[in-house]
Amino acid sequence: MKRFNEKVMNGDAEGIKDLIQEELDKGTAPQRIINEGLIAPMDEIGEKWKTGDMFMPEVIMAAQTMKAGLEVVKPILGENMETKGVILMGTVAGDLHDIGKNLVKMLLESAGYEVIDAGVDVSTETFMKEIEKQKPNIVGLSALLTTTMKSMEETVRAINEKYDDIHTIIGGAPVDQAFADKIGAKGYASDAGGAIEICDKLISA
Ligand code: B1M
Repeated sequence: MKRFNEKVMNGDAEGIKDLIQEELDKGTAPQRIINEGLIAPMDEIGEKWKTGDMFMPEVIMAAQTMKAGLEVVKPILGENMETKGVILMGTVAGDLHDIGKNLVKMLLESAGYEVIDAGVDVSTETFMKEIEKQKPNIVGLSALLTTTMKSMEETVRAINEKYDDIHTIIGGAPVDQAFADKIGAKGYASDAGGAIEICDKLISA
């Protein structure tokens, strides 16, 4: 997967699409392509950014390259599955990071859920309006910044106050199970696989 790393690092969106197609043609599992070819380089980019070895425009280009790659893998992950439940998902107010959310969304869809994407920088008010409109079984909230954990808390508390029958799940780098417990979220997942597990558990409870 070294070639993936170079393509993501260099922001080569066309190159990554070709490389993914090549791997798919060879029979490489889509999940492996996502984990080793797309997520792993983003982790490295995060480190390089932190140490000043990469700058914002390069990070944005790498993120766009990863997104372009995800679009190629998406249709292969599974269609025509029966819907297990409806999940409303969004990145909380003040936060624009959406790569992780999109990945979780995609894998939840491939696991049989209908996922409605509320986008990024989603205020509590917008979440509440979307809940009224979409009537989801689960609301998934993503946050990547320590500063936006507060928005996540506000939204989860507002949902819990109004609804007994809607489960909230949270995820994203700065949050953990202890934070989920503190704010009253019904579930926490550290990655997309964990999100599927927790949704399956909540839906069948
Ligand atoms: Co930002 N950024 N960023 N950034 N960025 C981080 C998060 C940071 C850790 C970088 C660093 O300093 N090392 C840091 C946060 C520090 C902190 O608060 N603790 C940071 C910062 C500071 C910022 C800005 C404030 C920088 C600035 O402007 N000064 C700014 C904020 C903008 C805003 O949101 N208001 C900013 C901007 C950006 C870009 C626009 C350049 C770009 C985002 C592009 C986009 O998303 N469309 C960006 C990126 C790409 C990153 C890093 C490098 C990569 C994030 C990513 O996509 N990871 C990131 C460093 C890092 O994480 N290594 C960083 C890959 C993705 C697959 O992982 O999102 O963690 P992740 O998702 C995972 C899990 O967390 C989990 O599953 C996913 C799949 O495994 N998960 C869930 C996520 N959501 C879930 C929901 C669930 C369940 C699981 O259920 C609902």
